[in-house]
Order: sequence, then C-alpha cells, then structure tokens
Amino acid sequence: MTGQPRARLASLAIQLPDATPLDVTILLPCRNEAATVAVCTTLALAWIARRNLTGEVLVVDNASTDTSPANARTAGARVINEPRVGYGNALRTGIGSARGRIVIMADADNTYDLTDLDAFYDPIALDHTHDIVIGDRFNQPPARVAMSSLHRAGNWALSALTRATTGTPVHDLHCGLRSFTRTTMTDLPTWSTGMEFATHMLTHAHHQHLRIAQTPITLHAPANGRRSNLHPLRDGLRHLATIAREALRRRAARTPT
Ligand SMILES: Nc1nc2c(ncn2[C@@H]2O[C@H](COP(=O)(O)OP(=O)(O)O)[C@@H](O)[C@H]2O)c(=O)[nH]1
Ligand SMILES: [Mg+2]
Repeated sequence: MTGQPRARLASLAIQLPDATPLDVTILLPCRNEAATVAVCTTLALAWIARRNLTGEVLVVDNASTDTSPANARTAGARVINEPRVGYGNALRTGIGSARGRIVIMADADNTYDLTDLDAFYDPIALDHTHDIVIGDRFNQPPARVAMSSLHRAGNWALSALTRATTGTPVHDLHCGLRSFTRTTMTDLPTWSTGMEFATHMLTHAHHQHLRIAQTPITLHAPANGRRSNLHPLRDGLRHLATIAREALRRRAARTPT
C-alpha cells in the first residue's frame, strides 16, 4: 500500500465514531419529560446491551422548559434540538440524524415498555419478514388500556376511517411505539409537522408497499399529574385532514391517466 491511500484511510478512521452505522437507534421525541426521559433512556440502553447490538438512544428535544435535555444526556442519550415545535418535526429530524439501520421510536413518558423491544427489531433486522412494526394497544381488555375513553374512541374511529379510505391495514394508528428501516422513511414528505405524523407515516408506508407487522403491547399509565401533549380537537382535525389527503392521493394513483 502506498503512503497516499494510507493517509486517506487514517483520516477516514478519525471520522469513524460519528459516521459508523449502528444496528439500532431508539428515538425519543421529548417535550418537557424531565420526570421520565432518563428512565426511558436507561431502559432502552439496557435492552441494546442485552441484545449485544450497537446502538444509541437519540432524544429530540423541542424547546423543553424543564431539565429534559440534561437528564437525557446524563442517562447516556445523544440529545439533539429541533427548534420547530411539533411531534412530526421532532421525529423527522430524529430520523434524519439517526445512525441506526433500524429505528425504534417511542414516547419519552415511560408509558411504553422499553425493557423488551425484540418484537420491534427481529422481524425487520433478523427475520426480514417486515419493513415496519407498529404496536397495538387495543389487543387486550379496554380496562387494561391506560387511556381516556375520549382518546380511545377517537383513536378507534380515526383508525377505522384510515383503513377504509386508504387501505392501510393498521388497528392502532396512533400508537407511538413503532420501528422501521431508517431508509424507508427518509423520503417521507415534510407537511405532517404535528401529531398527524403518526397517521402520515403509516399511510406512506402502505403506499410504498412496505410490509407492516402489528404486535400487541401494553400501555402503562403516565406519571401522576402528567398531561398528554395531544389536543383532541386540534389533533383530531389534523389527522382527519391527513386521512383525506392520503385517500385522495390513493385515488389519484389508481386512476388511469
Ligand atoms: N420534540 C417534541 N416532542 C413532543 C412534542 N409533542 C409531544 N412530544 C413528545 O412526543 C411523545 C408523545 O406525546 P404524548 O404527550 O405522550 O402523547 P400521547 O401519548 O398521545 O398522550 C412524548 O414523548 C412527548 O414528549 C413536540 O412538540 N416536540
Ligand atoms: Mg405518550
């Protein structure tokens, strides 16, 4: 080997720590979750270690006014900031920055079980049977689902409407625990900036003929006094607008020109 290529290799090696792809990124959008973001980070890192994977926990903070970013960093997360508020903005930025080949996204409120994420990793990374896995919180008696009747009814109705109008075969369309191959979401159009991102990601996946798996999960109650960032009326309307937009897109794609 001549001196020249060796020098080039050496400079590549210096950049390696940031550029090396990892097996998995656990992506946590976070807005004022100081009480729980550290425990979520710790549990997710423990799962990565137990599975012997290379991975990271990536927290995308959106103008939190509490100590969320510092708590997450102390627990071992990589923390980035997205100045534009919104669940969709945060997740899109996180997907763009993720180093993992597989991305598993969850809430930073410790309502999803991060101790065992096998069902969100294996079908995509090991079995190669699916491209995206979505949790199903309704695969158990309603009394065990830690969700208000209003949220449950809204979720059920919007999920049913999405299935009927866009063909997306998902029971629990708003579940925040999901996984996918990172590259399948990098071309997701950017208009879904808020909670409607949850619907958009899945209609997009269906449109792209991605193989979607659903797996039953348990939703735990949030910490005492925590209020959801979900605004039923505003976010319900945004989901409805997304469904209409995606249904029209499906119709246009089917109509011969
Ligand atoms: N970065 C960021 N995260 C958000 C925003 N809104 C909600 N989140 C986070 O997204 C996740 C889902 O929000 P959450 O309030 O739990 O919604 P719910 O599960 O439907 O009640 C949580 O981890 C929030 O901290 C936002 O505007 N920006
Ligand atoms: Mg939540």
